[in-house]
Amino acid sequence: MKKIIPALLALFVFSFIIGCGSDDNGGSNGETTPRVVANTTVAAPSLSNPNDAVWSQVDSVSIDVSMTNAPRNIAPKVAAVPPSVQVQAIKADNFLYMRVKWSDPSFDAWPNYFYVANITNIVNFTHETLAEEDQVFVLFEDTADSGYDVWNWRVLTTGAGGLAEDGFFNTSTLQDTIIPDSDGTLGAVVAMQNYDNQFTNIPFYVHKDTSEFNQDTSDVLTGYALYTDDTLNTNDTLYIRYDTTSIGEPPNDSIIVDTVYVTALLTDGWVEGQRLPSFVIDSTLKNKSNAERGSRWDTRAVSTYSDAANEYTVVLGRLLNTGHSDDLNMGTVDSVKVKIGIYDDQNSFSTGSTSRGYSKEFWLILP
Ligand SMILES: [Ca+2]
Ligand SMILES: [Ca+2]
Ligand SMILES: [Ca+2]
Repeated sequence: MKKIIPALLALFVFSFIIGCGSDDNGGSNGETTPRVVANTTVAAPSLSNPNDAVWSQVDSVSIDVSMTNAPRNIAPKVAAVPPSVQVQAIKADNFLYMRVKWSDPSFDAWPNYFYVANITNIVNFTHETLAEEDQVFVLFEDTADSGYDVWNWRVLTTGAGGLAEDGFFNTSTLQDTIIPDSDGTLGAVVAMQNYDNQFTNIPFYVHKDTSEFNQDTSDVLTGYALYTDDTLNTNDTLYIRYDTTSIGEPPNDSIIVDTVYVTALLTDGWVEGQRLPSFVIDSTLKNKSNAERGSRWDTRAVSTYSDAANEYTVVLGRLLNTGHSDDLNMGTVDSVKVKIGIYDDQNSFSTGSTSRGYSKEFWLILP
């Protein structure tokens, strides 16, 4: 035993020196910074199937998540975020693909919504403006610009459109602000407001031929989303009139659907408490050119939520070099520091909450 102890001591000292000697390998406590190595041998994964078979050939790394990891303002007392997030990466066809899996007890896809308050001669809606949904942030450290290149996927307001919102987080300014990318963007949005600010209890659009929008998680693919190509049918359940007034966020030419005002609703098919989405999702933006989507919408996404496992699987993909000046060029670096934020029905970017946490920083290796 006496000979083993000095050997162990020497090993400990050696490990300590290695751990502290390089910013690449360790923090102040000597722990090794996790590494996720992007696979460069498999084919590019599907962006219509989050469980593409190629992912089974790619290493998955579990990264610790904690509410006390920055960015945050306040450390809450009770842990509710998942303890870890599973991360995979593929570098193929000049794209970086990341697959992120984490546990979440609830599928929260109703950021703002209408519900049927009562039915008299018409359906009367009331508007809930909670504006919160499940989401994930991937922060890529951009040392040259003193901040982070950001991918922000949200279950409805980006994800339902097959995209994630690309932005920039400048840690030297407002802690709560992600600056949306602007380079080359023409003002396109995925989620358009489904009401006029003067008449917040009246939805512009309803589903083309049914009043049914699932409130639970049993139909996670379509039940919570109202798409621009869900053409309204004037013969079904609704009286509508056409109006030339523009809706949505400026510039109005980004709105590619007819503008329709609901003036009266028949009660057919509607029940009290039933929900109606407060956003209309542009299902065409993801098919537009790089220039039309602009820097803000250059990250593609596909996802699924498993009720049985209470788990999200989200695949995100973006060009390594987008050509946009506000993005980190990942085509010219061999590694980048990354953090992943997990938000459970939570929209506030850095306010302390039991519903949001960040992963430990890890190295994404880009061979
Ligand atoms: Ca949730
Ligand atoms: Ca960006
Ligand atoms: Ca961008």
